Amino acid sequence: MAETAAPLGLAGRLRAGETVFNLWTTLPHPAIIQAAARAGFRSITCDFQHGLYTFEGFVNCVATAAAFDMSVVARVPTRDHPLASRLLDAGAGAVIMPMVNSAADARALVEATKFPPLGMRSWGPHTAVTFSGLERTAYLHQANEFTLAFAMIETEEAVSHLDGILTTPGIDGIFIGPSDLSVSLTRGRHVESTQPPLIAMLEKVLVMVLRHGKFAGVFAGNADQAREYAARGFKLVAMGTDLGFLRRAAENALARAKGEAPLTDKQPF
Ligand code: 3PY
Ligand code: MG
Repeated sequence: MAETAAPLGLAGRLRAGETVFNLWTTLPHPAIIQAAARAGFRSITCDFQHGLYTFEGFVNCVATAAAFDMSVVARVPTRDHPLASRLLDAGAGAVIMPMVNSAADARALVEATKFPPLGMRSWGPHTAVTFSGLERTAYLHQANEFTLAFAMIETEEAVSHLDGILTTPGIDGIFIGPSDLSVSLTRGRHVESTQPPLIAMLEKVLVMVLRHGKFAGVFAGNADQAREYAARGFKLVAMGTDLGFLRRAAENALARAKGEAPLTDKQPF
């Protein structure tokens, strides 16, 4: 495979066995990406589902990520397959699709994100071709390898259909959303990522993902969780959000300035 520019580099890094820590961003501004780079992150997620991302904001952030050697993941709104294709065209190296609950949902994700014969991604990767450094035909032949499709597992239903999701050709990995999974497991009573039943379910999903030889990703709510997930074998470990980091740092600074006890790292970002 040709050497691609950094925004498209996630696949190569995961295939090399690297554990990729990823900063989950909601604020589409290059200054956020620069700050993440200075903090040492070499991978970001741009969240179109719950963040404030716009297409133009994304394009600017991808250009900044390229300058700082960072790989770029895009999380799209549930079932927004046209946007998934468009963000790949604009230089995302991976797409995370929320609420993939069945093999049919997984198949729809592949159709939007992979070129034939795997899927039905339409031709038009204008920016991505530039990042890839490839000629058009070479991009067509190789893109399915270096643009990754992650199915989000965040409901009990998804876990019960995990085998079908994992065996859908073209699905490269699973990304667990612990918050929604905990909401699903508790029938809407809690959003809490440290409950023992949830931890047991994460472990079960991880074992299945690794058995199928796919990439395992997860969202971590604090730094200790991120370390634990990485130690368990998750390879794409997202932390966030950018807004949460800002808020916690501001709260801690204010508490300290007032002579009050700072919040601990166990607090969610
Ligand atoms: C979840 O935990 O549900 C997520 O979607 C992570 O952002
Ligand atoms: Mg979620």
